Amino acid sequence: VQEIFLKDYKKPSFTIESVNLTFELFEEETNVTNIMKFEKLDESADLVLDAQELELKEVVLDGEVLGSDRYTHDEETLTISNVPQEFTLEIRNRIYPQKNTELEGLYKSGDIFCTQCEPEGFRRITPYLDRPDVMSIFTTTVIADQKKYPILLANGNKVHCHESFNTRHGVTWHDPHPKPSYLFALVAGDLDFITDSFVTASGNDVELNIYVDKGNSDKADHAMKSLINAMKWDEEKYGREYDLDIYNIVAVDSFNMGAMENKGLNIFNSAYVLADADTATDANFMGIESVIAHEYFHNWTGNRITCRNWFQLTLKEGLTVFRDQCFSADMNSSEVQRIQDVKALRERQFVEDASPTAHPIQPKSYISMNNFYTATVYEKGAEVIRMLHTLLGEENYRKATDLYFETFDGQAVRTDDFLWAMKEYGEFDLEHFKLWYDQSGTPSLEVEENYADGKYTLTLTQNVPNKVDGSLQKAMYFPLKIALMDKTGAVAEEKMLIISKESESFMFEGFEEKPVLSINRDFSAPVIIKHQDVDFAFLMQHDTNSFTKYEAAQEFAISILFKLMEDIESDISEYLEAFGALLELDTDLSYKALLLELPSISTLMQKQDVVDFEPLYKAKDKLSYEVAKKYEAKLLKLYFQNHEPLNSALDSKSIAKRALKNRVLSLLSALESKEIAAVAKEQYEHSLTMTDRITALDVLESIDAELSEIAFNDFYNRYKNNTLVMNKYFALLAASPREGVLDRVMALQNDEVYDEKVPNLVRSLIGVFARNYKYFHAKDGYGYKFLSDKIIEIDKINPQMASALSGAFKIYPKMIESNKKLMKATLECIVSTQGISKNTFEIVSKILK
Ligand code: HT7
Ligand code: ZN
Repeated sequence: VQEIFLKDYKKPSFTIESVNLTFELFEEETNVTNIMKFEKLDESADLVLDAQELELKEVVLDGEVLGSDRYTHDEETLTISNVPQEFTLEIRNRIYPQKNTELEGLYKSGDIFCTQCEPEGFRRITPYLDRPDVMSIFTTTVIADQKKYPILLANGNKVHCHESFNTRHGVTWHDPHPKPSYLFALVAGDLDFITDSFVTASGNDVELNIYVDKGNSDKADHAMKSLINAMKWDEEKYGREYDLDIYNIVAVDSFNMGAMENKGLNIFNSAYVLADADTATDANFMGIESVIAHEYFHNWTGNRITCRNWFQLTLKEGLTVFRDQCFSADMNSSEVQRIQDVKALRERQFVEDASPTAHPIQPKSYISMNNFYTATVYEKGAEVIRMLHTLLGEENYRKATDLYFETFDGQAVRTDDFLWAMKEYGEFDLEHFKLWYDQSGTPSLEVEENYADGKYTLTLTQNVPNKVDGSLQKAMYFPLKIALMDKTGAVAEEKMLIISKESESFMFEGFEEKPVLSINRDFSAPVIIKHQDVDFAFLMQHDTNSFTKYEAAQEFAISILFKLMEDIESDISEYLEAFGALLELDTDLSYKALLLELPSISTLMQKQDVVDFEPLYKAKDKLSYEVAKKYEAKLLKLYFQNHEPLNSALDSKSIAKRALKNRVLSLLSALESKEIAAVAKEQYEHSLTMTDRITALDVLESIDAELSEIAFNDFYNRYKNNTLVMNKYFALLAASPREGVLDRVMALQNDEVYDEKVPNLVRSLIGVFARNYKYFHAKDGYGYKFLSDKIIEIDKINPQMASALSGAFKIYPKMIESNKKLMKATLECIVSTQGISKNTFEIVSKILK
């Protein structure tokens, strides 16, 4: 396997002025004609085109058909030597989309032809310079059976509908904006659609269409509303307008990720388009809003300005995630959004950063680029942009992004170019800040406080973990928001400190008594705070920053859980008191729902040097039980105050009420009582929303096997024809805390709805089981064996899916010895499997190192 290095980057030797593609789609095969106009930039260069799994039919150079002695065609390339300075190359090749189970290039999702080209899928369609720094003007003609595929789409504006010939018809699309091949897209199918329009700030009327499977058009309204809001927001916040006459979105069921920002023709996993109250949860609605916006925002951050090479991926992804997070914060509760973003970061990215696959947001090498669409590149990348936003302030940040757009429009650039624009309007140490792009691992910050004679000294010591290879890393540069409060909770001092050294002290004067510290407000830097002897109860009650207040509630619970792990009979009364105060808090209900959440097992696991899940579950069960027992009456009251089973509205108040009462129901489930089971049963049967039904099912599954079975059967019969809802069914059962889950997961694979070729279903059943720590890490090793067998099997169908599943083994070096031994055997079995893909090989071999 070949490793690609950033340091080896070389400019392309050719440019492609234009590319003209014709696709003739048939039931067995697809014929592609590709006419490209080249210009040579490097006198001595041969033309080496990327080409994978392509059946070559004809190569014509400036009108002359080339004999097979004029070119070489191997598994990965098509090479032509002695080409002139400028020339036209016409290539005809054949592909087999119906046999494409990798879901890269042109493939079929059900009855729909669709494409996925990022990062290197275009080379599976036709020979090309398949790299993001080769940008060209694309014209695409799609020809197919008129009855089966009445809708024919490609990038850009529709320029021509060809007269039908026999049973076939054709449409030509032209995209005037130069783009790299990874943004190419094509769709053909018999689809329903909804349509709307948007008038841009400069008065252009844009047609908006969302295409869905037949019968699903009533589920696309939320996606359309989200798109219009995103278009408006990007004009207001970033001054960015849309630049074509048409914006198309297509929803497909078989898709490796969430969605893809192809120019003017986004292709989406249907899970991020389709929703109504009966089939989608509130979280699903929010997810749609954010992914629709994310893909739309890519039009400027990714498409108009793209990446020079794939090492620059965070240039577009980190920035676009930051943009979608800010958008969601503006559309909903900003305090809840920030906490949820941080929660997601810590659950996925912090875990990755502490694992053998840790890498900087700008990696230095890769074997398979597909493996680098990671939480680090995306979510940590977004935190890095957020820090720049904090350092510059809103106004200067806007000036800097304006400069970035003006300077680099139409180009393929580097993260350094973005940072240059930031530096033009920011006072910060750019060279030092750049370490965020080059170093891996989560920095931690040890806090020491001293108070004497009215002076308060804060000493902060930074520790950046070693690289995966053991080498040392340097202290980072970041903004740290803090506040100092008096005993009544009044803020005496609020400051943004700049942290840049391994250890430094900050002095504050004029205090009559030792102030209380609130640190890393808004989570201003993606670091771990290590602070002893904190009065969490005080902060839970008085902190004025919604993030650090939440953090105090979490940290207090974490400290108590670790106490319980040492001695299950420890005194926890102080924590219970503080929890009681939270229940009384008069605050936004969705924020309150977050405050009342106990730390996840994943959060606790991250604090263990050697991971053993059993004591974690035991401690959490105990704390959950004590909380529920002490506050049963109050929780029930809160539940009924907010339970409105017939309200399926999506306004923020209704969503918040559902969030709070479902949190309360989950807390009460720790009692495992008949009464709570009855409440959950009632909620399942009579609520109108999927949000309520899912929580009720989850609670029943954890406390009453009999009632659970009845409810799950009902759910199955009601939704078995809706694959998106069936994903929830599989996921709930795979996440079950009830004994015997592995057997049930194995049996579910034979369910007629389950299909190993559909990534959403694999993620819901196998992927969720691999995160059911209790059973995946079972001491008999059967969880590991099951997953590794699945990885080997799925690797043959879809390597991207298989390598994603391998991620569950990242925890390997931290596991207790007995589990480690079992894991090692299964991992070795995967890497030594003949013909294992480079995707899976890269992940598993890194874990084993
Ligand atoms: N830019 C996209 C990344 C991507 C992808 C999407 C769908 C299927 C396979 C894919 N490989 C890479 C998604 C995004 O960040 O918007
Ligand atoms: Zn993206």
